[in-house]
Amino acid sequence: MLKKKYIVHGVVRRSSSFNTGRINHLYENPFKKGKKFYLHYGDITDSLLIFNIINQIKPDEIYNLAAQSHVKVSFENPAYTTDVDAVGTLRILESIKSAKLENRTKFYQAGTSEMYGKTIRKNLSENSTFRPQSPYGAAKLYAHWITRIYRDSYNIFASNGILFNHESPRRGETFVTQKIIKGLSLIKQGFQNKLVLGNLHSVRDWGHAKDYVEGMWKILQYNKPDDWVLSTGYCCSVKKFVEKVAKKINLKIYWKGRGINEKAYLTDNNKCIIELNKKYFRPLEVDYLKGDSKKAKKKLKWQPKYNLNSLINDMLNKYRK
Ligand code: F7E
Repeated sequence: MLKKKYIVHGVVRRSSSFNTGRINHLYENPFKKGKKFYLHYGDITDSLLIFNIINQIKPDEIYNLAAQSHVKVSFENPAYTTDVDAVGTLRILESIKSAKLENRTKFYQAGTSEMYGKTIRKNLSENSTFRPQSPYGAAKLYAHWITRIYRDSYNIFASNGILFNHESPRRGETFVTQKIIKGLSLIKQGFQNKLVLGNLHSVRDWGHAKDYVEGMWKILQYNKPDDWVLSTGYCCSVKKFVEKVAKKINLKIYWKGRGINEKAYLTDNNKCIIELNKKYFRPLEVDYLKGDSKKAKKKLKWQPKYNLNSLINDMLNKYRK
C-alpha cells in the first residue's frame, strides 16, 4: 500500500514486549513531517475505539485482517476467536454505518478457505457450500455473511475475499509451512534434533502472501463489491511439503510407521528427525482444500506469480547462511 502511495493507518495491540517485528522496516519517525505510515494502539474487540479511529480517519479503504488466525488455537480459545474474527468484523461495518461513511469507505473482509471445512474432493469456488470444521471457520463464516448483509442492506462497498493458504518468510512459526522450513533447515545445520508435527495427510492449496495482498487490493479496485476466491491450485499434503523441502536442502529421508507412529529418518544414519504428537492434531480436521479462482483471474486479471517451488525457495532463503 505504501508503494502504491497510500497513507496507511494500522491498529496495533499494546503489549509490554515489542510485537511489531514484522513491520519494523516500515516504521517512520513519529515527528517526521509528511509521514505516510501511522500506528494506533487499539484492539478489534473494543467497539468504541474502532468507531473513533474510523470516524477520525474517514478512510477510503479498510482491509480487515485482524484475526485470531490459528485454527488449532481456535478450539482452545473459541469465545475470544469469535469475538475477534466474527464480532470484530461487525464492529467495523457498524462503525462505517454510524460514521455515515457508506459512500466513502470501501471494506475488504479477509475470509478464508477454512469456511468450506468438510469438502468433497473438488475445486472450491464462490458458489461452493460452506461447512466449517472449527470455531475459527465458523467465526469467519459469520464475518463473511455479515459483510454481505451490510453490503446489501446499506449499500456499503463491502467485499469478501475467500483466501486459501498464503505463506511467506514472514509467516508465524506455529503455522505448518514455516515450522517445517525452519525445523528442517536447523536440523540440516545441526542446530535442532527433531521436528514434531501433527496430521501429515491434510492437503492444502498453497500460495505466496505477496500475490494475495495484490489480489486483496484488486478486489477493492473492482467496479462493484463482490465475493472472490483467491487460490493457486498448487496443492499437496503436509507430508509432500516436508519431502519437497527436505529435497531442496539435500536432506535424504525415508518414512516408517503408520498413524501417530509415522516417523521420518535420515537415510545416512537412520536417525529419527520427524515424529508426530497428538498435541498438534485438531479435534476436527479439514482434509482437502483446493480452490478455483477463475472468477478473480478473469475479472480482476489476478494472476499469482509464485508457484509452490518458488514459494518454498523464498521461505528457505530466510534460513540459508
Ligand atoms: O495448518 C496440518 C494442520 O496451521 C495446515 C491460517 O492462515 O490457512 C491457515 O490455516 C495443515 C493443517 O494452517 C502441524 O492440521 C500438521 O491441516 O499451517 P496451518 P491452516 O490451518 O490451513 C487458512 C487459509 C487460514 O485462514 C488460517 O488463518 O497442516 N499440520 N502438523 C500442522 N499445522 C500446524 N499449525 N502445526 C503442525 O505441527
